[in-house]
Amino acid sequence: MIERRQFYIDGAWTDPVAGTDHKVIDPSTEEPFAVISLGGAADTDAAVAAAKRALPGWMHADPAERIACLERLLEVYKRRADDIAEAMSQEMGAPRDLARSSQSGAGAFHLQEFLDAARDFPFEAPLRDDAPGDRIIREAVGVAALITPWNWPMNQVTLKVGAAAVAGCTMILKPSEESPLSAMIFAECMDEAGFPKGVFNLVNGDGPGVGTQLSGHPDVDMVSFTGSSRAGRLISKNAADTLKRVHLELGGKGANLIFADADEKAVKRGVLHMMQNTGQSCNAPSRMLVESSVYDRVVDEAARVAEQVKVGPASEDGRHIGPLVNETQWQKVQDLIQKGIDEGARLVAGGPGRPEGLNRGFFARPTVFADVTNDMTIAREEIFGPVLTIMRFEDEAQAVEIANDTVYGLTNYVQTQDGARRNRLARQLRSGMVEMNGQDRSAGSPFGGMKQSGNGREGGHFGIEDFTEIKAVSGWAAE
Ligand code: TXE
Repeated sequence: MIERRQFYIDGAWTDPVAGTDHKVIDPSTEEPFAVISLGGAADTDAAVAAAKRALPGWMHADPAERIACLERLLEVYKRRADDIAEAMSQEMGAPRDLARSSQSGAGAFHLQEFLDAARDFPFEAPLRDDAPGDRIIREAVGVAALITPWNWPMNQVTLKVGAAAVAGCTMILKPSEESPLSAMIFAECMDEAGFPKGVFNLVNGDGPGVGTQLSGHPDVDMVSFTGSSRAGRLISKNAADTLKRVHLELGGKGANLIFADADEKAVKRGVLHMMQNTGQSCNAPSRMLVESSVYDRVVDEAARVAEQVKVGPASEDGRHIGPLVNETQWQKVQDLIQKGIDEGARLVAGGPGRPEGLNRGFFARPTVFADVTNDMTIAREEIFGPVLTIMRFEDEAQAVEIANDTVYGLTNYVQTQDGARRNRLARQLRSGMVEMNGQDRSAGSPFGGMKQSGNGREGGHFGIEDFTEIKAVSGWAAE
């Protein structure tokens, strides 16, 4: 049993003041394998006080100094990437291959993105060439609380820590209580990289405890949160009394529009993207909308691809999907699969229960429903499991209508060879991101959503900007 009860506060690993033990469970085995502490108000206060003390020095430091710290962090992070991957794999169930590639790889990718963006970020610039006395200073928002989930742990930790650090914010990270160990290794990386004490602090805790204390804390200037819409609402309400800035990256219900002229790999790509990370991604293409003339063929192919997706423990090598993160999520997915059947969707692959031979561990079957209508529960709620819903559309206008008929607006996907149609759809789909023909977004492209998927953007230049305030100065003297 791993025992890691300390928090990282003011540049040192510190015993909790008001900690209670929390067991971290391996979702592949359902066995506890580590004990951490969930902090209380005294721990939160100590971390916030450290961040507040460190703020003036860090926010007014030469940006080059902050960038140098981030460069060292990236070096250390790359060296510790396997340890981080191993921890993630055990705590949240990502198979080793995925943990080593996309999961821990995302961390290095984002840190590099911030380094690239930081070098020409306009920390200070004249308003216009003809108004040299007007200067725009982008300075740190202040003390930032970073509350992260368990599904892509290092992706989210680095997106927030990297942006906050470059902008000049000091911070308190509260990782998910489901995935605290990778975050603690990350804290070791921050320590080794030599950030000044108090700039970065880590306190473990749950939502009702440290999460609530941070979002309501008078000395916290900003909360950046990724997680459920439920917690996002609570955080917004709790932050309202102190009117702090709230940045939210919440759920999604992405549509993937498959037109008759889609490329031949589009369906397979869509199904595998849905199943990646066992469907636990906010940007999963969970509603496949298919043009009527190719509907039957696409349904057959989607079912065939899903049936071939292997499921197994995270510790196994090779390409497969792992378990869901915990029993609550497993039960949620089971309930929604049952709801799909009860509401009349046609099950064409998978279904309720565990895959054959996997009687222990939170494993679910890769599942595909056809003949789904957009009013069914499985088309409206974020399932967060390996479940694809397929719907039919007659023409482009109807496809847009169905795609936009959701409270979410994170990512939509389009598959067609018709360039003019792609560009029309990119404009009409109401989401923070539109990804077409399987083309990945490039480094620096902002990540975030519209509507109830949240607000704010993460990654690269846009991510740094979100951790800054704009200060307008007049009467600036020439230097
Ligand atoms: O998330 P929670 P849960 C969605 C997905 C999933 C559902 C529930 O649909 O099935 O949410 O997952 C902290 N104040 N996403 O319940 O609770 C918590 O400690 C402050 C989508 O596991 O939101 C953890 O650090 N913080 C999502 C973090 O919120 C609070 C990723 C996430 O946990 C809090 C995860 C509170 N009141 C789930 N309550 C995405 N956008 O990718 C909880 N937390």
